[in-house]
Parts: sequence; structure tokens; C-alpha cells
Amino acid sequence: MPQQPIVYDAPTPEPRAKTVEAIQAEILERLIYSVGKDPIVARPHDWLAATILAVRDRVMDRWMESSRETWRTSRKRVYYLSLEFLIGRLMRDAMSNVGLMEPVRDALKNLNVDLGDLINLEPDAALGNGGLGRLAACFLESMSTVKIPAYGYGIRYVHGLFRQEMSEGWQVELPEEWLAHGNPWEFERRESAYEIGFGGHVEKVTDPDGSERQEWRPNDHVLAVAYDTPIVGWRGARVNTLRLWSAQPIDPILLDKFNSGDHIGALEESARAEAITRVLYPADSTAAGQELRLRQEFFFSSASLQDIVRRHLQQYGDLGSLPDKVAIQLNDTHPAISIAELMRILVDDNGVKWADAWTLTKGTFGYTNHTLLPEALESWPVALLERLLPRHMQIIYQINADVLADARTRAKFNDAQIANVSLIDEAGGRRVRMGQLAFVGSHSINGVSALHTELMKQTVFSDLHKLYPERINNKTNGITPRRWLMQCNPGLTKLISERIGPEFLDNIDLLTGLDAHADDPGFQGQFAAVKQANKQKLAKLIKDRMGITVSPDAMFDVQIKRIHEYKRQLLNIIQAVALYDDIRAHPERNWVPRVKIFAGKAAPGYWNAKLIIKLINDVAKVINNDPAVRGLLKVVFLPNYNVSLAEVIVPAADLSEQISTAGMEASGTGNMKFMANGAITIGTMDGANVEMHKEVGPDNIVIFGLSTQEVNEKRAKSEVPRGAIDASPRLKEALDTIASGVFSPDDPHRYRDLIGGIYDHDWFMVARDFDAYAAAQTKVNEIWQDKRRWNAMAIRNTAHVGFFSSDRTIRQYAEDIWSVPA
Ligand code: B1N
Repeated sequence: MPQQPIVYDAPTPEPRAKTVEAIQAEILERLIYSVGKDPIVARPHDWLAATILAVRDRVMDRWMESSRETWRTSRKRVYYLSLEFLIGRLMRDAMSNVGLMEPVRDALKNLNVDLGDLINLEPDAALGNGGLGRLAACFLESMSTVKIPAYGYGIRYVHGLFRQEMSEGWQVELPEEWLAHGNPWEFERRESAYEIGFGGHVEKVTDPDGSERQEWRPNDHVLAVAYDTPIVGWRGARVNTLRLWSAQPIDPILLDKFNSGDHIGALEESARAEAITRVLYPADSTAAGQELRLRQEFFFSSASLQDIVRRHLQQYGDLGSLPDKVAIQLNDTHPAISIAELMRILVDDNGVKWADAWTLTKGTFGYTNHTLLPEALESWPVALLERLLPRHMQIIYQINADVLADARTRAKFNDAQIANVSLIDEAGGRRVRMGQLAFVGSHSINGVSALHTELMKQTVFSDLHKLYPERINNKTNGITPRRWLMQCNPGLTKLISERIGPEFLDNIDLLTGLDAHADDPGFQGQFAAVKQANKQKLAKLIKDRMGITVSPDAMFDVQIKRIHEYKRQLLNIIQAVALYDDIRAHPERNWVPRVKIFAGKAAPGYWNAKLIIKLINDVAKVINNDPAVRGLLKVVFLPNYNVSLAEVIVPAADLSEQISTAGMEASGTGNMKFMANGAITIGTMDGANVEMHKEVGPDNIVIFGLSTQEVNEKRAKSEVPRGAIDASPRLKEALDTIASGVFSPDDPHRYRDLIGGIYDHDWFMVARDFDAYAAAQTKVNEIWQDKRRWNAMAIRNTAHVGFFSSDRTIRQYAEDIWSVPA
């Protein structure tokens, strides 16, 4: 039965006052009554907790009002299902979005506490690997900002992405402990708990009316418990919920075992259940492939689906209206099992006819693809699915039978095409392809940049695209300008406000107003002064953490992102070696002083990525200690890259390295953050770089290298890069220097295989793009030496970043995919 919450018109307490006095009083009150600490002995973490609670209180009324409004108006809800949410710190974001920065700063000052210190104390919620997880976090903030009723659904990992330390230049992974001091942001919702089944068998049951249906009888259950975090939009426009699921045992202790003396065995179930949400898989752009990962995927999919269906039934009483009131977006294939789970809930639990259930399912789901890399496309062995989720495997077979029948009869597909669209990969030992499942079960399939979407149509999904040509669409990624401009770069935000007025804060497209000032020497000077101040801050951080002195007058040349061969940190460091050789050979030339800054984590099992980190550190050690290049070249690898570190590095960058092999980076989003903060991009025609080039214009970005098509041709011909290497003495010298052990005298062969890969096949086109890259770097130097030109370009980058706001992206999802007004 539809059920309206009874109390929604009941009077509620007045929203908390936002004056300094009120906030100060409440921080103290929270410290004493919630944290339980006497102000005289309170430690910084206690003040942080008290402050977060006071800030959180000022979000609660908007949070409740947002959800009441959705009930009252029967608006459609959007559910964003993602195995990753890389949100980082929340306090500054929340304070800034509800206009509390200044009063909280003053309140704390009166209490002798520095707000900046507290901000830096908050742990990052690193529940994601990289771009995909950070995109989900930007989307949450934008959905609140553009006032869409939305929920993020994911996993409350006890340990987020590992902490990276360096041991003699090698990456070492340590557990990350973001919950060590508790998490004042979250609300545990014991009442929103669902049983999640695994294993068992399927039974045919006959209902009293004589109809037959399948029923899944799992033999293993865990409990999914909800934890809610408020996500505040700009100016508190709306507050949405991030609901993260935690796995708990149904029976916390097996008393039988305990009583019989098996004290460890008594806790077995508990340990098994909690293992599901204990740790985030650290692989970025690769499929994890283990059973625990599949358990994570089903666990959070099933909990979310049960929650969505329960809420829908509570409000509307019937499932026929599901696609009108519910939009579920699948962030890559990680939650794709949701499609089979919704079918099971509809058909088995609610008696909906198969064909109707399929229409409802397709109407409800949208799927976003984030990568074409073959190693990242998820597939699960049929045998594993049969064992873990037997009913879902049956459902997948049935879906597949329907799709293949459609392909044969309507589209007249041949055998090769049938094999391509099949949900079952028969080649490599029978596996279920999750991309195919997500595609056929969704009404919309989108890529994340124009180029990537085109490539989706031509490659992995070419035959599915022929079968369902209206489904693939593009939604170019974006970033939230609140976190990635206003919060991380208050100096620039103030300067822009003074110059073109503060209206851009609410309408990012107004940044184009800066174009008119790009050549104004006065404004250029102010713009450069803000950059210089940000660089000083980063220089201090580098000094404090690494003991390396860098000059803020040098060009800060930055590549920060996950370490991956396709992202080509190797190309960058080889060019640094070539530059090092050049400077030593020609010290008399007019060199542009550079600091090459790297940061990023490697997947723990990805040997070449870890070796590239070691190489960067080995090269840094030699270069930074060579008096011959002092003041001209430094190389810095900053450990433990995360959202908070990015918030310091991005505003301080002069040059943004976006140099992936063309066709391999689906979009990139770091590229957009640098653009917003007035860095100039050196990049390939890949991912969203293509659209940045279009938005900012060819004169304001430095593009180099092979196109996607050229890369494909070279790969198809299995052409060896010998020619490129022989033609480039600088490249050859740099490669030979590295391979011969100049940077690794303790282990001269350390880089032999890494460099050998470039000689042998050079899959990532490092050799074949080297000369173009080096020439592009020379061009960058020339621009740098013409300060007025550089500054004008930098300003124009900020001016044209509007398109890359995630508000724009979300509005397009809302309009084209979700059919919700924004
Ligand atoms: O998603 C980002 C894009 O901007 C990047 O170009 C893209 O590489 C990234 C398996 C992934 N694609 N695939 C993943 C992450 C974790 C995992 O377990 C794959 N990440 C991306 C946002 O669209």
C-alpha cells in the first residue's frame, strides 16, 4: 500500500543560527556533550569532531527538507550506483557550500583553534581509486547543486585506497585508516538493513493459484547496514544522501561453537561477513577478477535494489511506475549484476511477467562505460556465477536467449556477430560479459568523452550498437568548480570575482568574461601573482615532506594521476633524462628552469607501474644532486597522492601533462582541474583533451603526437619502433642511459626489460611520440619565455573551462537519460 510519512508537516526546531556566537557556543557544547572532552584537555581531533558536528547541524534542516520535498512532489529519484566514491575531505566542502567558512573560522579563533589546522586534520575518504571514483563524488555534489533528488549508493570500506610510502624509491602499500578517529559525518541506519544471499539453489514453487515460479534459496546470508552521509550542493541548494553499505553477520557470534570451546570458530561467520566491505580493491582500469570482488558487487547491488524497491513501493504501491519514478545509473559494469537482481525481484518476488519486467528494467537502468581497455572489461566465469548466484545465472541465460533471438531474426546477424553480442563469452572458458549485460539491460549507454563514445561504437560495442542504434550517447565528464576552483584556489576565486563580478560562482559559463582581460597587463600581473603564491605553498610542502628545495620561479610541470603505462609517465621521465643530457651538454643555452612534479599510486600487482615509480625516483636522485643542472631542473615524486594533495598541487601547476597514448584515456578529469586553475596543457588528442582543444582554441593548448587512427595503424602493422629510435639520437641516448644502469648503479639491469619493451613493440608509442613530445616541450619553453603570451593563455584556459563543469554534465544526464528536470 502506498504510504505517506505521517509527520512531514509537524513543526521542527528552528534551523541553527549561523552567527559566530552561536557557532562558537555550539562547538563548545558539542565538544563537551557529544565528544565528551573538557576544552582544557581537548586534542585537535576532538576539536575537529566538535566542529564537524556543529557544521553538520547546519545542514540537517536542508537535508530533511530535501527529502520531504521529494515525497511531497512525487519527483523522480536518481540512484547513482558506484563501487567507488573518492570524496576526500568533507568539512571545507560543506562549510563553503553553505557559507560557513568565515563564521566558523572566527568562532574557532575565539576558542584559540586554527580552522586551517583542523581542515588538514580531517582524513580523506578515499573510497575510490582514481578518476571513476572522483567523478562519482563530483556528480553527487552537482546533483545537489542542480537540485536533483539523488542518492549515491556504494560500499563503506573500512580501509579505503592504500597509503603509499616510499622505501628507497619503491612504492610500499600500507593500510589506510580513515575511520580511526570515528566519522562524525555519517549516520548509521540500523533500521535500513537488508539480508543479502549467496550460494544455495533454485527451487520451482507452485503458488496457491497454481502458477509456477522460481525461488532462490541461498545457503549463506549477510546483513547490509546503511550509513548515510549528507552531500550539500552549492549554496545549500539541496542536500542529497550518500548511502554506503556495511556488511555484518546475521549472527554476530555462533554460540554453539563458543560454548563447545571453539572460541575462534564462533567468530568465523562474523569475519566472513565483514570481509566483504573491509577493503577497496586497488586496481584502477583493470578487472579485479576475484570472488570477493564479485561478492562486493552483488552485496551492494542487492542492498541498493532492495532499498530502492522498498522506497518506491512505500510511496507508490506498485512497480509498474518504476521507470517513471526511478532512474538507476550504473557507474561502469561493477554494479551490472543489478540488472539480473532487479529482474529477480520483479519476476520471482513480485510476480511480474518476464516481458513486462524486462521493459521496466530497461526503462530504469542507464549504463556508463569508462574504459575500452580489454583488461578492464569485467567478465565472470559461468561456474563461479552458478555457484554464488545460481538464480542470477538462470536469468542471465534467459536474457541472453531473448537478445540472441532478436539478433538472429530481426537484425539477421551472422555467427560472428552473434558471438559478439552474446552475454556469454564462449572463447575463454565460458564467461559472463558484464558489459554486454549492462548494455542490453539499459535504455542508455554512454561514454565519457566524444572520442571515447565514438570508439565505443566502433570497437567493443560495435555489434550491439548495430542491434540497438539509439542507445549509445555521449556525456563528456566534468568536475565540480566548487572544490576544484573556489575551495582549492580562493586567491584566484577572489581575483576573478573582483574582475568580472561574483556571478560566475552561480553560473560558471560567465568565466568567459575573463577573455576580455586576458591581454590586460594589470590583470595578467594579478593572475600570475596568485599562481606564484600557490606555487610558494607547494614549494613549502615539497620542502617539508621531501627536503627538496624548489624555486617557485621555475616552471612547475606536473603529472599527477594513477601510474599506468598508457598514461605514459615513462614518456615524461625519459624526456626529463633527455633534457638533463641536453643541459649538461649545452650549459650555456638559455634554459627554462623546470620542476617536474609527479605523484600517483600504482596497483600493487602492476609491476611495470611500480618500476616506473622507482625510475622516477632514481632519476630524481641523480638530477637533484647534480650541481651541473642546479637551478635548472628538479624532479620530485610526491608520495601518497590523494584528493587533498591534488587540491594543493593543481592550483600551483603551470604545465599540465595529459599525454596518454591516443585512444586509451576514456576522458581524463585531472586535465579539466588544471585548466580551471590556469595551467597550460601539453597533451595528446585523447579523451576529453580533444574537447578542451576545441573549447579553449588551438592557440591556448599544446597538442602533439599520433592520433588514435595512427596508433591503430601502427599496431595493426606490428611495426617495430626501430626507425623512430634510430632517427632520434636524443631518445636513443636517453633510453641507453636508463637501460645501462646510470640511474641504478646498485642494480644496473633494473630497467633493461622496461626499456626493452620500447625497443621490442612499444605498445604505448613512447618512442614514436617522443620527438613530437620533445618538440612540444620546446614550444612550451618558448611560450614561457614570453610571459605575456603565457599569462594570456593561462587566463583563457580558466575562461573556457565552463563546459567542463560537472553541473553541465549532470544536466545532460538529467535531460537525456534520466528524464528528470534539473
Ligand atoms: O574513468 C574516468 C576517466 O576520466 C578515465 O579516463 C578512466 O580511465 C577512468 C576498473 C576503472 N575507467 N575505468 C576505470 C576503475 C576501477 C576499476 O576497478 C576500472 N576507471 C576509469 C572517469 O570517467
